[in-house]
Amino acid sequence: MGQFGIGQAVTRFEDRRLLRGGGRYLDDVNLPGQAHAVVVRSVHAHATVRGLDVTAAAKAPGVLAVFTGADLARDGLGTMQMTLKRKRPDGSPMFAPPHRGLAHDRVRYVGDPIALVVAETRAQAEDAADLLVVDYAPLPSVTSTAEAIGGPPVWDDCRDNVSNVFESGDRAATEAAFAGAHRVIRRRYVITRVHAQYLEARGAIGAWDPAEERFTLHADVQYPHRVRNALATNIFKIPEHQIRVIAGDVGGGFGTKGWQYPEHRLMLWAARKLGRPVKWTCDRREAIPADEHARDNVTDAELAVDAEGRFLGLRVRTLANVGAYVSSDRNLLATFSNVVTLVGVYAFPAAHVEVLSVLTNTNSTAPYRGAGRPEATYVIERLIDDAARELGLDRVELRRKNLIPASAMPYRNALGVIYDCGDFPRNLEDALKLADVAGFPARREASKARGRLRGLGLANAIERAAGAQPEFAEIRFAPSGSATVLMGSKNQGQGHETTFKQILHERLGLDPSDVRYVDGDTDRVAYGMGTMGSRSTVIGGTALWMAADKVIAKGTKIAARLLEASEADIVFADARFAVAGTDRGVTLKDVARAAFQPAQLPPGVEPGLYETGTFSPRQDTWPNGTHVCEVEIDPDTGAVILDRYALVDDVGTVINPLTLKGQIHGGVAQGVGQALMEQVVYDGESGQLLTATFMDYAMPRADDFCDMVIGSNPVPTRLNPLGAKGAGEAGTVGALPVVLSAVLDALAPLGVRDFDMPATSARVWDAIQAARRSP
Ligand code: MCN
Repeated sequence: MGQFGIGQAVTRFEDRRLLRGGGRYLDDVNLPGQAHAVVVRSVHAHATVRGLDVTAAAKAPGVLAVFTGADLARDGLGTMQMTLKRKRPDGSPMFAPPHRGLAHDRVRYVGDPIALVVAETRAQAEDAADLLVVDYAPLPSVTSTAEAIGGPPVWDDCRDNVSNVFESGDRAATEAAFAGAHRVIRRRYVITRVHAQYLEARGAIGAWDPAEERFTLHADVQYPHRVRNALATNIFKIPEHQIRVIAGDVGGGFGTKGWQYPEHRLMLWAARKLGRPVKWTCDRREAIPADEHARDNVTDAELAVDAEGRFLGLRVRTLANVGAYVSSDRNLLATFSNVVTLVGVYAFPAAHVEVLSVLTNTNSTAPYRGAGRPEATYVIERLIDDAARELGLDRVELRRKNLIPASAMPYRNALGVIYDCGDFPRNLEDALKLADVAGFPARREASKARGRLRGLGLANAIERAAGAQPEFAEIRFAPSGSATVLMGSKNQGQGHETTFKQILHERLGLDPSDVRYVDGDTDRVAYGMGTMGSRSTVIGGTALWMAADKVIAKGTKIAARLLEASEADIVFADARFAVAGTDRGVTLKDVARAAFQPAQLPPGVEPGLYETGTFSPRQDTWPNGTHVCEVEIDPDTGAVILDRYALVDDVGTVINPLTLKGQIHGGVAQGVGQALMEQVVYDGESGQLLTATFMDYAMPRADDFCDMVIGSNPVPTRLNPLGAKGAGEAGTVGALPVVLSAVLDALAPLGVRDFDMPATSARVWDAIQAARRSP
């Protein structure tokens, strides 16, 4: 409705502030009297700490304190708690050792925090940190996922490094399907480890108010309320009202800024001990050692087909590297909840998945844009490409033959989840047209004439989005009739202010300039789960819709009184309550004003107009789509150029086509980045982190991308009143497989068979040379 309503390409309201330098990011926040902290981190992948001498550091100029793990233990701080109950393969309970904030007698990855130096200035803290004497006795380490089992134990109490196992699907039915198969295609796929590389590296400021006996944490987190709850309940063991968490503008979160990091509790704890605020800003070079990482798994996948190429069964066994510590359910999220899309958009009679979470001397892994969904799509889509090549079938035909038809919706997939709606065959056909796949052979010939190899990639994507967890919204009217909307989700750059004002405009007709947007403050917003899993629009947006419904319901009573009409005759539309069939009416603003004047209210109606909505969906939404891309490879150098990219997506009702496009662009960029160049690399021998800076961790730049052509095939869901499905991860889910699909399509004619990300020029060149050498 109107120029700001749902479906309108509204430019972002927040950009006025952000683009003019008015953002309030974590590093913009400074509190009076604040001290500065530096976290001292392990330089070894695995070592016993025989001694830690803080004497010289403590005496350095400006130093206020040097804290160690022993101090932390003495003060009785707790650790994060898991709620997931899983088992190890032998049936014993899951082994999930949490981080204690500062490691004590043993360090388990390069970057493991071991001490905190607090000084008047950051420079003084850094100088003092250099004076800390740590007596390390290095131990053998393991960083590689494939070598984790049987590698040196990361923990003495878990000799095989297996934290837990997760299983899904029907093992017996799958075995039967494989036994009766015409052919079985087997492959191993490696999904590399990556780091989120936010525009703003993490940070935290802790403050303590001795009068109120209360902490305040300023931190760039995605779930302020849940971080508060964890700090209160697990770490400090105090009621939640004694902690306030404030997240201002967040310079990118991407999943790995979601949760409670050791630095959060350390800043609060140090602030209380020293009686002054303490600030930590993560250095760009500190970020990869300090942050949670993502992905990093090795999968053995098998596809059983009949003589006509129909899929009979899928069997997947994954080793997922969870790092050295498992501090929360989040660290395991990518290893279970999203593997349900391993069967993709295809009709499989049977499937079975087993994921072994393995411990290594690396940073913990955590959800990162897609959190298991890009990994799942990568496996199934590559397996189908490989099957087509092995069986001599056309890969588009093979997909067409096995796609779940729109008429089968709602469809329970072979891993037990229900896709409520979607039109997968249409996504495929539309994308093939949009990408001009018919013109590909000619483009391939043209490339060949220039000595280049051209490949076409294809991937059907589906992901679980907006899972069944609650979210909160509140609409507060002021006595003059203006409104404030308070959301439990947390904007990190997605354009939430715009999205939610559009939803509010659609339902209540409020002019966006009359509405103030607030999120990210646990004192101001009553409740929230936060932003992850592409949930904010679907769940937060519906909560807001529910709150708006309550505003209309109460407003109808007040309007009836103002209009001297029966409540049943009042209709609401376009921000106006009217007596049906007449031209008599009052605006919502008038009604809001009247709500604060008891004399104008009907009997029994409470003064004021502030309504909340808390929505918990009964099941996930299933955004889906088809990606097609083309790469051109120079066989002499191995350089890969992304030349064409088209996709068709279904995110249900589109709230804002412009911000949605931005989400898809960003998501695709994150998938392409991993497919072509990004990778966290450890030295296999020493366990040293080899990619801690932008000199060695390659980030894609604008000129690594081509134009993206985006088509939309929305099938609105009935699971929420908006009809919306999540969108924040959609681009990444398809991008990861489609790029490798194109690279393999270009290289397969040379005999390259097993090739994994990243498709850097060196790796591509090596693969070409190896193929040329092989008989
Ligand atoms: N949208 C729409 N119509 C829909 C769904 C979404 O127009 N049916 C648009 C809206 O503008 C909405 C945006 O897409 O604000 C994102 O919507 P949603 O799917 O609700 O995703 P979330 O807001 O919950 O964001 C989470 C998602 C995730 S999981 C990661 S990771 C990620 C991502 O968002 N991190 C981001 N995109 C990011 N973008 C930025 N700039 N920074 C991050 O950290």
